[in-house]
Amino acid sequence: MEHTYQEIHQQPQSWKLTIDTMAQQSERLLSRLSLTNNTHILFIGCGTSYYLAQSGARLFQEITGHPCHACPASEVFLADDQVIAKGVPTVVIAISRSGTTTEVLYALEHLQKHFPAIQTVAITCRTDAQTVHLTTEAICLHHAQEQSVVMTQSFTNMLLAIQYLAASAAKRDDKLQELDRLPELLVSTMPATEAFGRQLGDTDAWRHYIYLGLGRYYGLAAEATLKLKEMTQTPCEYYNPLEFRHGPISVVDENALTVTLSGRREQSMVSQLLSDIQKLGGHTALAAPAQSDLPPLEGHLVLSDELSDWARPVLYMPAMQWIAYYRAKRLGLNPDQPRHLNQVVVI
Ligand code: F1P
Repeated sequence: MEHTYQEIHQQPQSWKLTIDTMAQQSERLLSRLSLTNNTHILFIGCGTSYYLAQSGARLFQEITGHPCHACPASEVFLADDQVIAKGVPTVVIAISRSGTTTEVLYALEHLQKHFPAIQTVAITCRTDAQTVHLTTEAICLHHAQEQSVVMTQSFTNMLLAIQYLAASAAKRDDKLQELDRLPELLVSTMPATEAFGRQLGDTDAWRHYIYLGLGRYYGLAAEATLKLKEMTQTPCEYYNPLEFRHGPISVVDENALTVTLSGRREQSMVSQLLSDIQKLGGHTALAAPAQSDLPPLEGHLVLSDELSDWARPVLYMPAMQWIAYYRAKRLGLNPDQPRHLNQVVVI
């Protein structure tokens, strides 16, 4: 079996290790960060790690109340006046599986030189990450490192670590307890998750994929798109579901599949949108907690109702990773070796 297959499959076990790691480290790390109510938190990364930064920022702000933002690492050294608020206490969280991506290193060097008061935290999966030497704090999830070029378990594990840190900072034991349940929930939903991914990926029924996600799920939709693009080069794009009507909907036809990642709050509006897409001849699939008012779907993954929308995000991602994996297999491609891509971009 390919590394990608195994790495998607082993997420329940790796999530458990991340939860154990964070349970040991988060309080100490937080005690060393001087977070005050008005501390801004900027999440940075490249590629998958940037999309992770986007969702991580939303999840962190939602539960802690800190103003949180995300930007590509390159903007820290090429547009610092646009992403760092002057005179405001700021913590930068630098996400990088390898810890050696050039833009992330340049960003951290730039911060050290021009913003020495800013505290920085590296989140990485490699023990030899260079980011660790350029930050004031570090979280290393070495058990989530991959052999494959594409990031699968490293994405969900680093996102889970950010959620754990956020729930610890907010002193929300109820949220920590929800996170603790994720490994067991993924074990029980993995067969349905894989079947959903296979149904949507291993087919010639459509050849254009559109991922929709709102708020904290927007970064997840972006990452789902990147997985499919990297592994298969299939035309694909992502939007906020309610933005989709404002122009992009004109691409819908019988070759297009929309895959929506929905939480509870937006459920009824998503259901209307799916009906509208179907009226235009488009195919629709949904990953969401159970709901009743849905039109017939090409794929429907029912995710746990027992978790809050805040705690559920990582549960969507294995399904999105399976879509890309099974489409790569369908097209006769090696999911471990995407075209024109290495594990790390070094400029
Ligand atoms: C980020 C990244 C990946 C991409 C490819 C190259 O790496 O851009 O998103 O899939 O593997 O590297 P990192 O900074 O998280 O190591």
